[in-house]
Amino acid sequence: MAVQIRKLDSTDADFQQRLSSLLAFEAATDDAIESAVAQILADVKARGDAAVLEYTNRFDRIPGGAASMAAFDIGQEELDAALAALPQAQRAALQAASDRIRAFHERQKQELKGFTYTEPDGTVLGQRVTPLDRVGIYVPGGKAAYPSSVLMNAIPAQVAGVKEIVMVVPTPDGIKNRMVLAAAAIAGVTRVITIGGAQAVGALAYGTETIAPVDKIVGPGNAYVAAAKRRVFGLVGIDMIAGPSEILVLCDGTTDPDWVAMDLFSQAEHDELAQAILLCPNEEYIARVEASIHKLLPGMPRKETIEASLSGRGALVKVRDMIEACEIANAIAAEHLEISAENPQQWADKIRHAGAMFLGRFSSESLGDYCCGPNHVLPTSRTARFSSPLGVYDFQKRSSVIQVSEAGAQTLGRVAAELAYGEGLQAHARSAELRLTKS
Ligand code: HSO
Ligand code: ZN
Repeated sequence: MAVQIRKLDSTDADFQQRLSSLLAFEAATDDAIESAVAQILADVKARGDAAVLEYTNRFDRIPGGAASMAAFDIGQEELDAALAALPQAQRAALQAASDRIRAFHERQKQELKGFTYTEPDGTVLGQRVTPLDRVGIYVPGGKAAYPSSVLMNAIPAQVAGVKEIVMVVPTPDGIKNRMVLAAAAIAGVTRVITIGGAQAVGALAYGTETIAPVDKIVGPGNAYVAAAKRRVFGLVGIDMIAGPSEILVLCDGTTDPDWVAMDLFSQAEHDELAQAILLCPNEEYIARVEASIHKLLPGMPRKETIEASLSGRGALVKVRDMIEACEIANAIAAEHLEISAENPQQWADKIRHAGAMFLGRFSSESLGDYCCGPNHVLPTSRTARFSSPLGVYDFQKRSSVIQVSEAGAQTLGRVAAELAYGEGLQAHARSAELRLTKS
């Protein structure tokens, strides 16, 4: 087994083409999945709890088969017990991460206050920010059940002021993930239900006899969950459809190559389709990183996944200089961008598109994944060009507030009536004119 990581050089004539094909990623849409999900959603909508119960017993192979939905509700005592049962070091780490994530998101909330202002004629205009009432957080079961993601999804919702945070998490074969439950307890999730798949998304979106419908569904999931989220979007809000994880390391050649190799592994180990790329102006250094990759890979428990990811979608790219590296980084718009260089700030100033930036060689992405404080739910697949990390703002919405004074109605009424007549909308015009004082 040897990693065959591709090597690119920005001076090659076909570089742009090779870069585009490296970045190309289309989420597979599978007709079989789409039709199965459509059917499950329709069934949950029509039959509520009975459908959710049947699908959960069948797909998650619940031992003995649960008799009612009550079997899937995890009470507060069980959550607290899961937390208490964790080894002390793990509990402390979860708490430390939670505290830091909360502190960061509290800052974010400060920035998101509404405003009002009063015009000279007494008209008051403003924007009010209010939290969503109820949100659903989807947590995958199986190998991608990350307690850290429970914190990253639930804490911003709680900081935003969401009163009800309902978490759904499948328990294949009835097996519960203790650390996920402990994270739910720490993060202040208000209800945990052990259901998953499209049926859980349907239950959250439409509501059932025992589950009140939510306003927004967030959190990652498999292809079925992604398809279900797409379908219920509009009835409820959704966060995003996350693609495979990505890391882009921009290095000036002054960092220990083992560090860079391990940082590339840290995303590659998530998924065979994850993408890890190095941009560096120093050819000799790139060779040293490659040597580190070959040296370190055999010792990694997830070496098969890492190897598949690096061989399939990874790359070591020789660039002309760090300025060009920044330009290419903007084109890639990676989920995570590490600037592993002396004086990283000068390069960071040139970056416009990245989900999260990690500046300097001590800022490994793994620290951000768990406990720096900023969110680890980030835009993937180049969507950092137009979207942002998950945050408090995803659990709030804005309402405009308009209070027109009598004096204000005189000026605004004339403007509005003129435009309304232009649009052929008489009632609009008359409604504005009725408020004009007769003169
Ligand atoms: N890097 C992942 C998040 C994560 N890492 C969870 C470890 N656990 C998001 O791209
Ligand atoms: Zn990660």
